[in-house]
Amino acid sequence: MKEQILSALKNSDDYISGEALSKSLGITRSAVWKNISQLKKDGYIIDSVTNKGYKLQNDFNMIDYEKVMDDFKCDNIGKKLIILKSTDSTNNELKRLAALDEESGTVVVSEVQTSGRGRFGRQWESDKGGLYFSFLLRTDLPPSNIASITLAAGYAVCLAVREYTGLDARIKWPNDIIVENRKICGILTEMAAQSDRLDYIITGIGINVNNTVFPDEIKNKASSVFLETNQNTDKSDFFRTVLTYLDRVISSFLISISIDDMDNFKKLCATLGREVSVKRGESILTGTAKDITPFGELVIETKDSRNIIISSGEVTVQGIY
Ligand code: BT5
Repeated sequence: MKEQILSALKNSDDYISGEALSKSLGITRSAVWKNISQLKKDGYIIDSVTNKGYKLQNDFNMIDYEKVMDDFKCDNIGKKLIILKSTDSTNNELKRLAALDEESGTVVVSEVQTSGRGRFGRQWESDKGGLYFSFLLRTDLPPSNIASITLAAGYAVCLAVREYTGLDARIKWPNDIIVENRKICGILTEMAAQSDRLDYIITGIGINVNNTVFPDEIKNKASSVFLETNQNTDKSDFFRTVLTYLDRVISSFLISISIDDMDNFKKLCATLGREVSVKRGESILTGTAKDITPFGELVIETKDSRNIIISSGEVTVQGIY
């Protein structure tokens, strides 16, 4: 009954009276009221006005299954979508499901995360304005290609942000998307292997969409689509665009990276051509970021003209953050 009331509210541009709802659905006025209260508890914003009735307000931060999935077609990412109001971390949630044989292609999205994670055990700020989701892949890709999943996912998010918002989003190798030199998205890929066989990969993506404030520690290096455009974004609509790009890019990546995609990736990579430094053990390597290899590694040219290839790690780029 809750779903029927929700659908009636969604299909109406104006207020619907409790009486009209009770008549059309064949339930009592008090049942209407109980279901409306339940919908409000679920997070829907419903305006109730005496003598007028109920009207559903658009909540930009709510993920609406139908808006994301209606007629959504995919080859790999988004075969199934699980929407949560809150979880510790969508990567953790998907790991728990993977242990119960969840299939490849499943996506878990949550409106907030209570323990969102970055790399190396760092924290990911996950308040209601952002988009937090993870996808599961079971693939027989060789382990040497796994790191590139992060790059492919970042490339897809970058394209989606550019198309949907018109912002000049760029990739900071290996796992950040930046706008005007501030981070709006981070990506965390984790995998599980059994002896010599890769069991699954989980890639988690956090995008700052309608976030308006950040904690002091990151407020100078983080930004959001809202802060860059001064507009709220409908998260469901935007999420659909992100999933569409992810499925396209990851599906072609699972076969082989096209030269066009690689060239475009390099054009969007803000790291290339800049002075960088990378921590390697106890020492710090500095040089100019020169190129990306076909395996997604970063080529750094040192002052003495040696080319050093980096496959992962923390890269500080002069001029960013
Ligand atoms: C990342 O780590 O950038 C990976 C973030 C992945 C988050 C997603 S959300 C869905 C899924 N579930 C999870 O639990 N995680 C994934 P790293 O490169 O280590 O960057 C982390 C650093 O970015 C922190 O130490 C802060 O300095 C900064 N930071 C934290 N929250 C941020 C935010 N919301 N926006 C921008 N920067 C942030």
